[in-house]
Amino acid sequence: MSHANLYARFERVFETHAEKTAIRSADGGTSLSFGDLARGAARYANALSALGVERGDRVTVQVEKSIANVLLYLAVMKLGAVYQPLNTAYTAAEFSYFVKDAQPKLIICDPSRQMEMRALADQCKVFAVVNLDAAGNGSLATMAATMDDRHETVEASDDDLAGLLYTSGTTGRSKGAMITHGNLFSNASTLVDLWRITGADTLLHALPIFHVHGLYVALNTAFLSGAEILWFDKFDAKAVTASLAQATLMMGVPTFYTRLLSDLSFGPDVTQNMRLFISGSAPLLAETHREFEARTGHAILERYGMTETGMITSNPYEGARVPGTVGFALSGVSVHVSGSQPGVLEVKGPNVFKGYWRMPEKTREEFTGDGYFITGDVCTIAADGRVSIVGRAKDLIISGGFNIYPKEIEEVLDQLPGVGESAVIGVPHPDFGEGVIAAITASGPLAPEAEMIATLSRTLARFKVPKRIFLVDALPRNAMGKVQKAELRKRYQAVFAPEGGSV
Ligand code: MCA
Ligand code: AMP
Repeated sequence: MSHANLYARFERVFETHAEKTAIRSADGGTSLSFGDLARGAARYANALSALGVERGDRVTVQVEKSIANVLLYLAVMKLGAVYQPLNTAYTAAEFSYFVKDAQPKLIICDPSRQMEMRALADQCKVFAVVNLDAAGNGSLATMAATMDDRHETVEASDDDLAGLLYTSGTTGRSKGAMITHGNLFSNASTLVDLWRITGADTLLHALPIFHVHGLYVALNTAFLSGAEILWFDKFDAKAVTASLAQATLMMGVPTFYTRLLSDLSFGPDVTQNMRLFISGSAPLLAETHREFEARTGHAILERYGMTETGMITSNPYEGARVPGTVGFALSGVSVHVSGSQPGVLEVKGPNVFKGYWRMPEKTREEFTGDGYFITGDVCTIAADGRVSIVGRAKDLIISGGFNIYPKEIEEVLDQLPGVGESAVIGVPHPDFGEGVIAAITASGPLAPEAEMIATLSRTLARFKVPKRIFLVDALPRNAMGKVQKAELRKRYQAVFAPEGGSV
């Protein structure tokens, strides 16, 4: 059974390539071979084990991106425990919901948050709180350094949980998507084959590692294939451009590509060593795709996925990468549209998650009777199987690749003094694709806009907070009384447009 632990599959690659570089930080600070990676993961696994973590336990992680964070991710998997990564932008209020729901054995946080986490841990019967900072130091790292560098990988079956990733799905409160070892292995190995990732590749990694894209799509494909990772703690267009010549492969959200293009000197001299640029997590504008190709000669490969499903479709490696489409269902994955086209895409396959954590009812609602997961994305499927996303049946905003659920923001906005009701929408934003704004009605005296924004930031992660709040006499409603968000989007579509132009 142990071979189904995804770490055991990585381990074989790590052993085969023990001397080869696995991860190298772009600033030249750190370089680990695959052998170092295996020994580091074992030390962290021994430390976690000493802290009481056992197979099946949840481990909640909210730390800045660092190579030590990668060792921690691997260690949790090696132990057969369940990794729960959280966006570093989440506030204490948001964080406490996730901890109460997941009931982890251990919390790992930034040292600056140790005290507040400790108080939460006491309330939630969490066994221990340890820390790790942006430089990879902290109480967990100190402990790991003293540990043995061997640790036997714990057995896991394909159906055992490897991750618990929170997402709001199509509606409602955040839910933990239960991701299994089998889900992760099937998806990563399919992508390695499809995108032809090998030990000869160098993957430029500048995505956060608390979401599926940077964590599972990027890290898992590199670890399964023996590719080298060129590591950035965050995306910075200038620094990435300066290092692109050392890489062959890059994965990014559309904002990465528009930011690279905003430097007018960005062109073929820096991309000539590159084999493949991949985009996902949000729609890549056809014009970005065309401009990138015109400037560099590279057709960005756009793919589409979800937290609950991993990757679902991809444009082909060979053959046309058509701008504005997300390509074909991955091998082994079936998709269809419910009812007539366009319709909501439904998906089935070994990539589809096991269900929402402790929410059997909600899980049932999000699957069809014949076992297809309902994505909430409105799509067309052409006769040759090519999928295009044309809309969303779910009320969701995607800003710079981060998902924002308007209802969550509206609930907080409605509590502000003087706010009658609110509607939160996404409108075109030149940098983030969609930018969050709110329309509110007044039921009494209102604080100035900047003050309301500052108040919201105390409970909501900054990226979720509306960048503008507009006062209206009444929200537009249809005959049924439902707020007409499309009407509001039309009214405010040029809010972020550069002066005199369109977004
Ligand atoms: C930062 N800010 C944002 C965003 N990011 N506002 C809206 N949307 C955002 N995405 C705000 C901050 O709160 C701050 O605001 C100001 O912008 C500057 O923050 P900073 O941290 O300096 O921003 P940045 O480093 O330039 O970050 C932008 C970014 C980042 C690089 C685009 O958001 C990013 O790495 N996004 C990738 C997200 C991702 O990995 N998504 C994958 C999800 P203030 O000044 O007011 O405080 S996985 C997924 O969706 C599925 C499965 C899939 O298919 O992949
Ligand atoms: P998440 O909840 O973070 O898993 O985000 C999943 C959602 O991101 C999907 O349901 C889509 O709406 C969106 N998404 C991911 N990739 C793409 C893409 N290439 N084009 C358009 N939307 C995408």
